[in-house]
Amino acid sequence: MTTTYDPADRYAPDTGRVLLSGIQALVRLPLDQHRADTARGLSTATFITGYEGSPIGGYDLQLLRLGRLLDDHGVRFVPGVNEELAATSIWGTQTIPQMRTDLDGVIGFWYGKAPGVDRAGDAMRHGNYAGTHPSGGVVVLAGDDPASKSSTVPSASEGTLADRGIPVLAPADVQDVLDLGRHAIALSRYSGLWVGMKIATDIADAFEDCAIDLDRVDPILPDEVDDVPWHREAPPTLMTPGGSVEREASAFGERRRAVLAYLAANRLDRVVVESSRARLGIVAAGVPYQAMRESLRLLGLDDTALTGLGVRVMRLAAISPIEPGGITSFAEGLDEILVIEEKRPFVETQLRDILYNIERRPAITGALDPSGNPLIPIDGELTVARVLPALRKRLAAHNIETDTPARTIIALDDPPARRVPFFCSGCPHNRSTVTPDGSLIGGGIGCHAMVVFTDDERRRAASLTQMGGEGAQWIGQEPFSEATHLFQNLGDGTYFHSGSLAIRAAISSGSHVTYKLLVNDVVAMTGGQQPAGTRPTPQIARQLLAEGVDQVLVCSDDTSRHPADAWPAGVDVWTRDRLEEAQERLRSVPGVTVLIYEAPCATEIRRDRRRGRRPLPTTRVVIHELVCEGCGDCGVVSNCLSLHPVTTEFGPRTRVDQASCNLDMSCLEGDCPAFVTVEVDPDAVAASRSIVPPIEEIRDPE
Ligand SMILES: Cc1ncc(C[n+]2csc(CCOP(=O)(O)OP(=O)(O)O)c2C)c(N)n1
Ligand code: SF4
Ligand code: SF4
Repeated sequence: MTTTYDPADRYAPDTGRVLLSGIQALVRLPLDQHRADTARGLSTATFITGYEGSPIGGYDLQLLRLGRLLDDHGVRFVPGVNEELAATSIWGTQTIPQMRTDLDGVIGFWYGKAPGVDRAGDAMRHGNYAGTHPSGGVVVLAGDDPASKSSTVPSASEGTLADRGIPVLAPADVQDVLDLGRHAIALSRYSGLWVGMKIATDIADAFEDCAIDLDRVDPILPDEVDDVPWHREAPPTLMTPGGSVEREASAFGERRRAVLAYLAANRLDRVVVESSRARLGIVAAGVPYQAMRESLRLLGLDDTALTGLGVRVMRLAAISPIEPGGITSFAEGLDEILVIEEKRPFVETQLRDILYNIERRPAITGALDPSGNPLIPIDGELTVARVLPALRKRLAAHNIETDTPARTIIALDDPPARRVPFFCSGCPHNRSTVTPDGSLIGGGIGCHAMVVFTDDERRRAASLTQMGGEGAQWIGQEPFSEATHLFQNLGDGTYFHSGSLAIRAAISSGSHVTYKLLVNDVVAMTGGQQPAGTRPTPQIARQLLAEGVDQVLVCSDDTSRHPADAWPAGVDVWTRDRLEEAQERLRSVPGVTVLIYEAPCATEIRRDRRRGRRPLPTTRVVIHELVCEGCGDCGVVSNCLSLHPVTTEFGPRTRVDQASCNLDMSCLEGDCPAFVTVEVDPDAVAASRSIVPPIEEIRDPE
């Protein structure tokens, strides 16, 4: 029995089967491509860059854990400062001046969530028009959060990518991530276009036992495109404004036709249920494909039943552009094709374009039924609960009877219970987001955005922008508002990503605003990454003053963290209990002021303690049950989830939940005499770190 776990075990083997999540499959992909290239005698390197964000928030963290394995496979991982600049770097990988002589090409992987795809638009359009190196290739890993589970708005990137001329593949499971990923690189090299992969939440988070043998994918590269020999050159390192018109023509002309030739030759779209006398065809890709299959199963229709009842099913791999040959033969003899896809009609309109001129064309339904009534929801996520009723209706229209599902399917958009997200125990945002009475507050992106869920007037945000827009909304509101000042929250991760520009905009427009720059040392919401481009807080203060900020003031949980002489002149450093006074002072200063609130993320501290990177304190906070009156005021003051109401033999009391307490001691700063601290035995603390016995002490089951 293997007793040690090494993350590399998922990535080092190159044959057999491995359990992988969608994210882990994305980590494997560049390694597999390098293995395949090496086997073909091609010397390639890989450059990965992008910006973290769900649903591919953990991608960068997993890559960083690989260490030497990345080096062994020629992978260079450089976290981007933001998505747009990262996309520009990817463009660079395909147009390398004087490429190293030991290299045939460099593969570029860009990753980011859908808002990152949006903000990287100009760079992606430039890069895609310029094109890819024939031995390099670019893959855009676009993280889509259709239900807006951890985003400010729901998203689907395919339309955005298609507008830039970037073909899009849509994996429907983890195996697809591996296999279509390899095709994405081959397609990009062959066609000269960047290729997108739509990584939706349910794919990124899924786990699957995957086949990893390299020869699973053996791309066919047609010699001809539209009967003309196909030959590729490396793209120009300089794309002049005049030359870009030609590049546009080739991106949407010959290079796009090459994509279609590749898709046709490799038959990536599959008819998974065939029926010679079919009347109804169902087409889906990605996560909606899985929702459709599960719905059919619940309706009692397996593949044999579907074949017998005259239903064909197609699993699309490429959702942009759609390969016309496959869909045209799929449509033969059908009365209707039902397209099951998320958001607005995208595949559906392409099918109409392709099939409109064929002699006996089927009706195409999806967002609307044949009478023009709404059928498949065009918002949110396509869960089984939302797909099943639509499927049932269209099956009934073809006289196909279905079972009533044995269990009730509950729509996720109407859950029986909701849990409002809240700050971790000891989170600095618990206190830093409080403002003086009567303040107008702007929310920002990051964990502190949870202020939009609170009823507490002292912290509740009146607005919330996209990442990097923090405070710019006020520029358009201020001239027309009775309010004269805004407190604008801004995380340090966001500051380095793009938020510093919003401060510049506020200065240039003459806004009256106080930014609350919440320095917790990490990009907390996406897993605790170091912000790319980060600087020590005193240097941030210098940057801000150099930009023209009128006053900078610091409130800190530890005023001795930086040497006193590290701070620029005129910057006061106060203890965090003076937050209210600091805010009163800054809002009385005309112009743009910045309050830097410095206190580390409590969860990051907890992780560090678990991993032995920080000592575990020996001081614990407890509430004396004979003194406590159970008023709950400490919970209101500290906003901490670890303060639990309990019933004791003395009546209702408050108790510190020691398991979740993050030991930041902020609850001690209230006036309550019931709070006491105790010192615990350091040896017991050390022992408590390892709650799991050593592996050799675990006995085999008898
Ligand atoms: C353009 C864009 N890229 C990425 C994200 C994903 N995202 C959401 S919150 C967040 C972290 C922000 O970090 P920070 O500003 O440090 O705030 P914290 O979470 O640490 O409070 C990120 C990267 C996003 N929403 N928009
Ligand atoms: S010390 Fe107090 S405020 Fe801090 S996490 Fe523990 S209970 Fe919460
Ligand atoms: S992860 Fe860190 S910043 Fe986010 S809520 Fe928890 S403690 Fe606060």
